[in-house]
Amino acid sequence: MKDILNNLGLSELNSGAGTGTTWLECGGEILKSVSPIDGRIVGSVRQASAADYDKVAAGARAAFNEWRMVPAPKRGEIVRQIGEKVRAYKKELGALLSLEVAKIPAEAEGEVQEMIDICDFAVGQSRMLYGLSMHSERPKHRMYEQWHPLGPIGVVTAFNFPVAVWSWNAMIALVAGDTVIWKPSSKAAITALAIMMVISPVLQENDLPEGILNLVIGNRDEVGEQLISDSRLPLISATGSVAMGRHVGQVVASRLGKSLLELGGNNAVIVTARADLDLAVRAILFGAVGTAGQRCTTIRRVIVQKEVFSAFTEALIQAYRQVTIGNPLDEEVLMGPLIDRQAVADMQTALETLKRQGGSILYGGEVLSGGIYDAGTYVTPCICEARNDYPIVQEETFAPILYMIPYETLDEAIEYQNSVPQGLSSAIFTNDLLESEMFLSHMGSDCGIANVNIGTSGAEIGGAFGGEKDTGGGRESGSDAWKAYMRRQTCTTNWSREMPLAQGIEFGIKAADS
Ligand code: UN1
Repeated sequence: MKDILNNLGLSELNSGAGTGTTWLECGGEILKSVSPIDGRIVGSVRQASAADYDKVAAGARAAFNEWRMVPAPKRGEIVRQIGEKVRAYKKELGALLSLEVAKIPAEAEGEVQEMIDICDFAVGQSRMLYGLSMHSERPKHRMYEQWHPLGPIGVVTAFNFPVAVWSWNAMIALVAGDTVIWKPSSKAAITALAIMMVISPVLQENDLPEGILNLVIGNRDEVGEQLISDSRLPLISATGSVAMGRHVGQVVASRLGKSLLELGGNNAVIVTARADLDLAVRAILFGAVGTAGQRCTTIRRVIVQKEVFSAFTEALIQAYRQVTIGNPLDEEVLMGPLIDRQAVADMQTALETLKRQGGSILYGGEVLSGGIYDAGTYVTPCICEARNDYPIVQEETFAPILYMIPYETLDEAIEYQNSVPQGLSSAIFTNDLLESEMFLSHMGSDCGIANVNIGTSGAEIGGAFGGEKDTGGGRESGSDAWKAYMRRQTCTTNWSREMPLAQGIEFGIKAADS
């Protein structure tokens, strides 16, 4: 563990507030990050106090004035160099993600790859911050819109995707000309520090002003509240639970700031009788068990047509039986522990609630013990039979629980799929074009992501990522998500010697006859 930390430039006790190039002497309490694998301490952080946050925010504001003057393609060049650094440290960062949030190496490195990919994407985007031009209704007038940098941006991230989700925001914000203050989950604090260490040389070597990319690790009630209520930050992008997002949204709205929210999912896969069932089993295994069910895109519900329900459920149980659970660093392991004991307790509570509400456990759901399992964070992934309208099925439990729900008609399946408060990701498995087109149509899935013959998780960075309803409505990452990080300005230039008004309005004094 020491070697990994050393290679990434970390010490045993680290400062919790940095400006990208320098670290502050922080005044907050010490945070110890504990590995879910075996309860060992990964590293410690002296957290930022309210005063430390204030210093960082003032710096980010000042740096914005300089950074916005760097031409966008030159900002892209900095992001290109950041991407190169992350490429060079992919294995080390992946190893740290495995230790701190317990991802298996394939998934941990996959997450780092998302950062590399978004860097590449952002480099290209830096030359494509396009505005529209339109034809004015007035003669000899030119009309167009342009996009300007917005300001310092606050980015709040969850434990499960510390690198990817921050970078979707931060790398796009950087090319947009914004500076960034990042508040990561305290459960992924060491990974956040490591990323900053890896990219810090780029900021130094290019002689950039201090305060372009900032990190603040601090207590949610103090520093978190300060960040979301800080009117110096025109945009807060936050990823996490619906409850958290509701609070952030309200606080930011009360100061008329903008918020970009990516909150809980309750993602379903519809499996029709015309699906390739083997394909569906493979996809659902990754989508439901991958990251131990702790992705916002994790498959939580499988809605299966009645005639194939039993056979399909049996096939899925067979696949679950083969999942090796243990230390994510062991090669044959497919599923590591949950993030902490609280997550295990929440999973157990959800299963008890399900049984009370009429559902049943078909496979798994046990808390494991003995050897490494004594960390109290290991469970077997669980398959349950349920109805869509059980209150517990309406909730997102951040654990590997999969609800199997039978259906008769596709209308009914889509109705189930949409009848939850959340609207992040969805999928259908079918080889019938009429079924898949109906699912993708406006009478189909109501989610921000809708897939055919692939699962709900593992989205590529090139698309806009986010969802509707309680998922918060925000879009991050690819497509035109960059627009959220810039302000739009509509410009009209009169290059005539007349002063015509729009809408044909005549106003004021007639020009004197000459
Ligand atoms: C998240 O869980 O917050 O689509 C992000 C996926 C990943 C990102 C998940 N690319 O599963």
